[in-house]
Amino acid sequence: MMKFLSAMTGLVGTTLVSSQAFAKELPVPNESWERLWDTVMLDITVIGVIMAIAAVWMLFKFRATSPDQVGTAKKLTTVQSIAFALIPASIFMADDFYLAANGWTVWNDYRRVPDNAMEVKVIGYQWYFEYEYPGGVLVEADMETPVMIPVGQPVVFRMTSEDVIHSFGIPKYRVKEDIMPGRKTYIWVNPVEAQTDGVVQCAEFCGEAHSQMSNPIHAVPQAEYNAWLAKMAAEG
Ligand SMILES: [Cu+2]
Repeated sequence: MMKFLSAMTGLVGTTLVSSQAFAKELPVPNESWERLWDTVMLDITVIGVIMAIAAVWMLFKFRATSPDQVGTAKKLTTVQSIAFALIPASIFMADDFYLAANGWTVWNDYRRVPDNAMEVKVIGYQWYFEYEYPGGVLVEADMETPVMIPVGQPVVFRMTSEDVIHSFGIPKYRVKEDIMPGRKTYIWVNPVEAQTDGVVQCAEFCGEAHSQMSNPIHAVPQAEYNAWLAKMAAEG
């Protein structure tokens, strides 16, 4: 039991140390969410397979061998009874706390905007998003008009709504946050790679054209971003 406890303490300790080391470099929340998801999937698969094997083994081992056979329960000592309840519960709880600790780390990263983040204001309207880029450049996006963000530059979206509740979701970056009239909310992304298949989608039913309240979001090299922003400024 002591060995088990010290192993569990070590596990939690390792998690804390690695999350501290992690905090030194700029987090990439979408990658962390994916890792967390993979870990949850792995854990529940391992637990599920162990439980299934145990269930099948017990079904076979304790099956009735004649139609009128009556089973008898094995008498357990107090220590055996307590161990039978506590050991599996401890293992499950240790895994739950391990996953929760990882989840909190990702959540903290997701909520803590890096100091060097570029700010883009977002205003939700029925049924489109308007973006205000640095320098006051306004971009009215629609399903055919992508907005750009530069690769390697964290971007924070500061958001509000002029009419009803919307939600700003970018599945590519695993982020989503409500946009509400009279309130300011935020999310941030860390586009470490160029991509042209990202989409912003309103994720809160906001009226008739809610499903079309969407626009592409591309992460492009800095030079391409600068050229796009200059073009938007000239058009605006
Ligand atoms: Cu909406």
